[in-house]
Amino acid sequence: MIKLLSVAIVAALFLESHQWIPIGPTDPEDPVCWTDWFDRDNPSGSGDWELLKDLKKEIHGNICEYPLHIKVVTTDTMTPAISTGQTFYTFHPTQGFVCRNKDQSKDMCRDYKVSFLCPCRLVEP
Ligand SMILES: [Ca+2]
Repeated sequence: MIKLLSVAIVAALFLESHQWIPIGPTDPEDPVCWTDWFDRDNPSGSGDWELLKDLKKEIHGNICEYPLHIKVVTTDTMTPAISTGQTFYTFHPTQGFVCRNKDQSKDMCRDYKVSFLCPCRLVEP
C-alpha cells in the first residue's frame, strides 16, 4: 500500500512538473483565455524570435500587457517546446519566447509558435 502510494505521488509530481499549469485562482467574473497562436519569425537567421513586444506591435494589441502564462509549441508537429530538448534564451509570459541558434548543441532552433493566457476581455475573438 505504501509502495502504491509512493508511485502515485511520483506520478502526480511528474504530471505536475510537466503538464499541470498553475494559473492561480481565477475570478469567474474575469475569466482567462488563451490567445491565438502567433508565429512571426523563422529560425533561419539568428534564431526564432517571438518576443511579446514584437508580436504586440505587429498584431496591434491582440495580446494583453501582462499575460499570466505562455505556451510554446513547434509549428510543424505542435510538440511542446520543453519536450524538444532545445535550449531557450527567453521563455516568459510577459517577455515572450526566444530560441537562439547559437545556444543549441546541434542543429538550429525549430520553428515555434506561441500563445498567451490573458483575461478574456483583453483577447479579441
Ligand atoms: Ca516561429
